[in-house]
Amino acid sequence: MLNTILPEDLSVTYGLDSARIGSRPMVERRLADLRGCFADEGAYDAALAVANPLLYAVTAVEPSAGDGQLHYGLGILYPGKIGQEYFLTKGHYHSYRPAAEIYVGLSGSGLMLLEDEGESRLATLGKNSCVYVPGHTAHRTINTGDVPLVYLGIYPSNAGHDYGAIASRNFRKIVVERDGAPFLADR
Ligand code: PAN
Ligand code: ZN
Repeated sequence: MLNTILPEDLSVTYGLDSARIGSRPMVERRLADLRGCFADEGAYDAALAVANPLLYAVTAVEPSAGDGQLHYGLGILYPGKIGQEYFLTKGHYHSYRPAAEIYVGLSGSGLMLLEDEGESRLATLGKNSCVYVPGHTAHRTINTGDVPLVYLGIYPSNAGHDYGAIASRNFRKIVVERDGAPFLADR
């Protein structure tokens, strides 16, 4: 097994400023890619009319796809708001629903919104904090600070990403700034 792993996948060096790993491709999500995610559609359209900023980028490291193997993504989510709602990731379920994930916060400060069929919960993610995302749970990352939120997400290699279920039902809750602090509100 070990001899099937490329040297560049065995150990990587990353920068906290850009979350780049060498010249590896990053999946980039701009404001235009997040249509339908933010609750305040008027604020979304107004912001997009002015600019289409990069909201987040992820570099995936996928050394091996065999049973029991792990993949991880290094993500950077920039600070900002649409209306009162903080910048966020699209969010997803794993295609293989039982697949859990561990998020390790590297820098910045934020939250993860976790939802299953019955419950919505917030968990702190940032420098010095980790989040355990159980299987069968939709998860979205939210930057509530004023610097980039950088994190690793580590997941089983067979997890897969299902964006469709969340795109059709959306998260039931939103995280907005209220009286200068994050507040979990109904959509
Ligand atoms: C993460 C996410 C990353 C970007 O690596 O993929 O935070 O969020 P979206 O995939 O929702 O756009 C992860 O949870 N991987 O499973
Ligand atoms: Zn995930």
